[in-house]
Amino acid sequence: MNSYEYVNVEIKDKVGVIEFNYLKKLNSLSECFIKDILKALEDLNVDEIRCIILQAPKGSKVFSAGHDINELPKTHRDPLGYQDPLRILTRTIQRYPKPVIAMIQGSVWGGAFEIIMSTDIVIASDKSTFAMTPVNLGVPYNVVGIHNLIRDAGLHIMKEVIFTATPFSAEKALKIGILNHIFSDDELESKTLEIANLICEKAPLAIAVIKEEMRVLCEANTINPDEFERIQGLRRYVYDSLDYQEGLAAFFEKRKPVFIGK
Ligand code: YXS
Repeated sequence: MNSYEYVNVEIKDKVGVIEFNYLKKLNSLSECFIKDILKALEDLNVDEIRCIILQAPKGSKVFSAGHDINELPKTHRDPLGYQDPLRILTRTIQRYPKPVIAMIQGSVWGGAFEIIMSTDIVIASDKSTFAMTPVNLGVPYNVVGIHNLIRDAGLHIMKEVIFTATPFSAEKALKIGILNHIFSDDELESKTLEIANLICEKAPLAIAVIKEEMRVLCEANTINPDEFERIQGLRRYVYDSLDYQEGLAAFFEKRKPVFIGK
């Protein structure tokens, strides 16, 4: 079953495996790649499938290089608007009526870190690394995205993760509550499938409603309209800034950015 260009889908009993097949762009989250993941999720949303595994190919050095920086707006436009493919994918995973497991091999960057934080269970190779990178580029990450990041690990921990934007180990990710398990590369696939198969034996309707209850409760945060508009105004100041343009330019020119706070 493979009517997709950028993912390979395999069904293992009641488990739907979506394997990334966009290595030419290091599985960066381009619109075309995300469209295929969304289509695969839609196609696998059938009664016979009880659990989903998102994974990169075995032995991948990069799980995903994050948002496709070529697709970030150059300036004067919200880089993470509601209809951005990355935003659509996180919402789809969180609302998906079956557990979605992220099985990680290789390095996880930026928007891909938020994607795995939006899945239900995160299982990683002991050699994988994680980095949340908006401050490398000067990107004013969006409110929902930040909310997705600060629910699992402690606030001080996530502030250091985001403000330093430096890759950290699977061991640290496990310790701070981002990962459910770490396994050796040899065991990763079999152990992840074991957990997925265990889920497949349980009552799917109860799982679906409890997952949705957890999402609704986790998102039950009040933020008054004035505060939200104030934050949006602050974000606009950032994506209109020279620093935002400098961050993108430095990436493409393969040099260290020089941020001036303007
Ligand atoms: O020089 P060419 O044309 O071959 O292109 C290079 C890279 O520019 C390109 N590339 C990307 N293109 C678009 N978006 C990306 N995220 C991206 N990452 C890489 O791929 C070609 C090969 O990259 P290269 O030579 O660096 O490969 P490598 O094996 O030496 O290193 C792999 C990485 C992933 C360690 C390295 O490419 C890297 O650090 N990439 C950037 C990772 C990152 O910072 N991602 C965040 C994207 S922005 C995002 O997710 C959010 C908006 S936010 O910033 O808010 O978190």
